[in-house]
Amino acid sequence: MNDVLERIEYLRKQLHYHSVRYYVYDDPEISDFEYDEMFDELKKLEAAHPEYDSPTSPTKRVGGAVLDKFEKVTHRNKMGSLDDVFSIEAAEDFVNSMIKLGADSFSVEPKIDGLSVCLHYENGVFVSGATRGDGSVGENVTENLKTVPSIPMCLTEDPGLLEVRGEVYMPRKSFEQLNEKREEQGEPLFANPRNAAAGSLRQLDSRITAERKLDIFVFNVQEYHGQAYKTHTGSIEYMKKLGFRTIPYMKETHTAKETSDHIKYIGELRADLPFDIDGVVIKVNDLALREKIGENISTPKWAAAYKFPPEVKSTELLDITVQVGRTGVLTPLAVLSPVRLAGTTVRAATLHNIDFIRSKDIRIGDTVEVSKAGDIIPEVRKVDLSKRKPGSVPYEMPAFCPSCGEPTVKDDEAATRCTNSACPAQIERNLTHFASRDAMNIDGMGPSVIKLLCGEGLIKDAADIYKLRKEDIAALDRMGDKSAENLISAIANSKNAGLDRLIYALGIRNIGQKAGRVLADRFGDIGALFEATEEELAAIPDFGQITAECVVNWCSHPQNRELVEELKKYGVVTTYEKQTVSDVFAGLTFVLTGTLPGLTREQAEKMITDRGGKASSSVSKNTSYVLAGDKAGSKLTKAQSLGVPVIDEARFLQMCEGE
Ligand code: 0OX
Repeated sequence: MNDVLERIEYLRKQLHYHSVRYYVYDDPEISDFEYDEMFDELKKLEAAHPEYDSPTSPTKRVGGAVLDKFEKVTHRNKMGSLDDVFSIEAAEDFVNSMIKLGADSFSVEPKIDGLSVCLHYENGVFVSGATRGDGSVGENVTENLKTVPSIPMCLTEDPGLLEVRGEVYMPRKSFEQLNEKREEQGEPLFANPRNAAAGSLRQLDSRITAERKLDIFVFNVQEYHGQAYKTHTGSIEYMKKLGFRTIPYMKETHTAKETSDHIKYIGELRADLPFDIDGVVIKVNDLALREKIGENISTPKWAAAYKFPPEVKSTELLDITVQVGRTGVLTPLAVLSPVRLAGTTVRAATLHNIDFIRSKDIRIGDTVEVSKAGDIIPEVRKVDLSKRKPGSVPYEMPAFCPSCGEPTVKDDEAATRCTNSACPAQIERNLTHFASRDAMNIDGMGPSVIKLLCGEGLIKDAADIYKLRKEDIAALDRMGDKSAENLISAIANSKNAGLDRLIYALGIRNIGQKAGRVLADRFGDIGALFEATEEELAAIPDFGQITAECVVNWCSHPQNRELVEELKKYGVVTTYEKQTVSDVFAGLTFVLTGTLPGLTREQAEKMITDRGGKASSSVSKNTSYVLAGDKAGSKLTKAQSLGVPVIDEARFLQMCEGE
């Protein structure tokens, strides 16, 4: 072997070894600087000697492959799900029932809240990996998995053909940093670390996945032909030796009491862990006994998942602030003493409106109980009256708008509104909506940039966005030449967003994305929409009188007509080119339930309507399909009782392709 090849192989081995020390054992032997130096040297040598390329080189972790779509893969070994138990007693009953079948030891481990994947190794080298999908068919996400630093490319020894299963997750800290960045760039936020992990692993461009700081815990050996262990805990020890990052806080227990004690212990750790867990998994430890106990259709009989009840925390309500929305509605917000809740630090919760505040008698200074609705949106559940401070007074909504100082009014639907249509807060919110991703999609024009531009008097309405010059933007705080250039090009690109997005972006009351598409499709030109009558609009399916009135009312304002004329003048496209996606879903009605691994509800609905289908919110015998994701609720049960076919995201994507 020549010197260069020898050096390349030495560096690859060293980097593999030190990456396992760092990511698996949390016990680095060298500094980041030394690691980076070796990495740099390897990169340079590989660039100068492409003949020594290797798919498992540590330099391949930065991503690169960009795919058109993910290939479907049928799993060699089914990836079952778990039967849930909802109380500690039920968990103990499960253990006792297994003891009756001969079990004498159990593995009790946290249930990581991420997404399940399988990884294949041949000759000690990572060859492929896939998402769980529906348990039988998943998606090949090998290129993206290669970018996850804790997934070993090479094992410390060759165990023969090996398939392991684990949970890819996003650490809480990475999730918070990612959302901060997305907020800054005006992109929609991920609701929780699980959705962020799923969205990141299902990126067609692996370079994006590489930036997302994903991690893995391996929790099961799916296939192994050697003799190294006889129990599950033994298999996990062996996986650790091979270089995998394995499930932490795993304990071997022997009785129901020992098991429930460890469940409680994991429950106490939950709030302070750097990753989300949503329960505890109990597994029979003896692998031969597992075989005897067997499986149900899609769940093993030898395992159960204890699900944590929703977390409730007590905290102080420091203040009530008021946000002015784009239609002038004032929304009261509880400012909370920061508290960790179901995976994130909660600092605020919406109080909806004055009726909500009165019904719970919420006052500044109160100690309140907070939880997360659907484990996502923080809400104030109730006030702890025993801790109410003397002298506290009932809350009143401000009589004057906190943004412009004009009087507010309360309408008959509990909403308090600012009466000034030129209110700066409303204008900022409208402009933020105009530029947002689902509207004109102006990348980099998030709420803070809009605030700066409004503050400097550079924009007062949407048309002003198209008058901006690079030098105006570059002069703003924290904006360099490069960001200004990017923003100018994003603004220019947005001119071709299309009439459907433009109608939505204009912020007409009751007109969401779906209605924007319907109007664009029906009228084809903004001029025709301005001429539409109330009767014509009310006759559109799913529109009705109120929506029709909102459109006609908006179109009747001369300043709105002028705004559209201005936008046209700056080259914003105001006509509609019908999309050419086939009508594969014509005549079909879909109902969505639960959280999909890779699509937001809006994306899935758009894919349905783009293909001529209808997205409905309730299941009936006329529903063609129920598209069910994680934590699907009563709609799923209803579909099953009515015999309506239930599909998962993987199947839905196939159907979108006409398969
Ligand atoms: C988890 C997790 C999920 C696999 C084989 C049978 C049950 N999310 O942390 N599943 C399993 O086990 C499955 N264990 C886990 N720890």
